[in-house]
Amino acid sequence: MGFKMTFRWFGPKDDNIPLEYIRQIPGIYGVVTALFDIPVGEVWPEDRIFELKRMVEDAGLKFEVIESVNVHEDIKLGLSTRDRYIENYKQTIRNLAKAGIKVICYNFMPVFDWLRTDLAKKLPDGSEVMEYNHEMLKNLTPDELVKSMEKGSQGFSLPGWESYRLKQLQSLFEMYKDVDENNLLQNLIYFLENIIPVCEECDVKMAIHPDDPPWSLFGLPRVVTNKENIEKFLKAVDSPYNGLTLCTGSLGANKENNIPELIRYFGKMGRIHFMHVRNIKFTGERSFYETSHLSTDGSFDMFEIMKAIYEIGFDGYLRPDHGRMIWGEKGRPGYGLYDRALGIAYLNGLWEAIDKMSKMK
Ligand code: CS2
Ligand code: MN
Repeated sequence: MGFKMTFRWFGPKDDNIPLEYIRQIPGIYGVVTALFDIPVGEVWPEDRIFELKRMVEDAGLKFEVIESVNVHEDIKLGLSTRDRYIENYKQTIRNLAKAGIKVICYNFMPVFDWLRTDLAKKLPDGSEVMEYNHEMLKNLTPDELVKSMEKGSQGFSLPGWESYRLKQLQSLFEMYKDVDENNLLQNLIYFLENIIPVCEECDVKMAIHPDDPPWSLFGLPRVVTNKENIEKFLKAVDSPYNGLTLCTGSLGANKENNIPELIRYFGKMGRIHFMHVRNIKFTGERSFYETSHLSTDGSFDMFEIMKAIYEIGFDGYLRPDHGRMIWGEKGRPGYGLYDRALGIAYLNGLWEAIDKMSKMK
């Protein structure tokens, strides 16, 4: 196995899936997790990190990837207060390095993390999936969107949707009024210029997650959207430690993004440290719902995606991404055990076939 198969876990208090179950998924290497209760911008305490590490390792799983250390809005906005938060971020990187963390996933999306208009769309087979309907979203106000995300969350906290932050919605929107795409890009580069030397020192790789969906919403700028934009900030801070989480479902929501090509392109640059692999089914130009990982269930060719990952000699971390809710499971939308475990089995199958076929030649 070239890559390391991982599974996202939301911690002991906030995940209904026990580590013991995750451990039984064939081919599993480790979990990717985080300290979800530390307010964004604050330093992650060493003892808390080590406590989490112990828990994961006691279950026989590796603790090498964090998703996410979120970035304070002041950094994205480029406010003068950002330096204080950048210092805190650096200290968090140092603390995580001490605990053996190798990759930090993060994102640079203003205000909202990923967005969906329905968190439990029923498919004909009875499974539930998350849907993004662009026409519907255009008719929602940001407040209405937050309400509908909260309603659909089944009582679970959703990653990137911390309620304390969303209470300040109005003032956040006000502050982003003067921030355009170029400002946001410059603010990202400033952040990277400051933290990447620390990453080089402690051997921790940064892996930015693409915007989901990869276009501007509610007039907010977005920059991690396509090859051209991604290349700009990778080149601006030209270090292997400044890398990507290549999320197929996020980037691929824009039909112009050719995922296997992007994997080959950034993979050959040595900049992909983490892969999120999932499938979506288009229902319109900019509308889609999430499906099982299987190629024939969605719009992506998962064989081609895995082949590209294979061809770049990928030895980083990979995980299935959002899955369906099936078999009566109650859980956090997108993050049930069953369908993500099926996703892993399928991706492992594709990989074994690709590997053996390529050695037969
Ligand atoms: C999402 C995000 O697609 C995904 O993986 O669930 O919440 C993602 O974890 C963050 O954007 C990464 O910072
Ligand atoms: Mn993802």
